[in-house]
Amino acid sequence: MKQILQNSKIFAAALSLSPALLLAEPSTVVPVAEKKEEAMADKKADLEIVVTCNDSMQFDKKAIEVPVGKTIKLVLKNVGKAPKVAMGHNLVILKKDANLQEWAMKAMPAKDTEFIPSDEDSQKKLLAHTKLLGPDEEDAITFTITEAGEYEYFCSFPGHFALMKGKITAK
Ligand SMILES: [Cu+2]
Repeated sequence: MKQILQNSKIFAAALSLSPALLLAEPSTVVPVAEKKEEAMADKKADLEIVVTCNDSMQFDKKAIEVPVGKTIKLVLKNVGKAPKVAMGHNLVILKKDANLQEWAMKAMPAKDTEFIPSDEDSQKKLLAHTKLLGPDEEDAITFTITEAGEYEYFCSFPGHFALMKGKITAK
């Protein structure tokens, strides 16, 4: 009997080292807190911006100001009626050092990837982008700008960037 008791004690000691039990112990609240934060990040951004776009190839905002280091949720809404193949829209944000014209030129033939070029250089200069939207569609993206400055955004559907562009200023 004594032997069995001792064995079960060893067994209990071994179990207490398992991650599942560690979570349940009051001394290890850290993983629980981390989990909570992660779940909240999904739903809560520090700032939410809604941008609309339409059949006249216009974004309703040409200048957006955001605070550095905050989580920004940007919702793009296509309020147009024209079919996606003729008048699709997205919103692409480039990094500071990127050349919009150069990037947009590479986007033109990238029909298979909804006008987001997949080459390494283009991907490196990409900060964030929405999906390509058809009429009455919308998409939300979440991003954070960690360095103050001006960031260009535009629609990469062929021929749209001349009209559909704007600047995000991070302060
Ligand atoms: Cu467009």
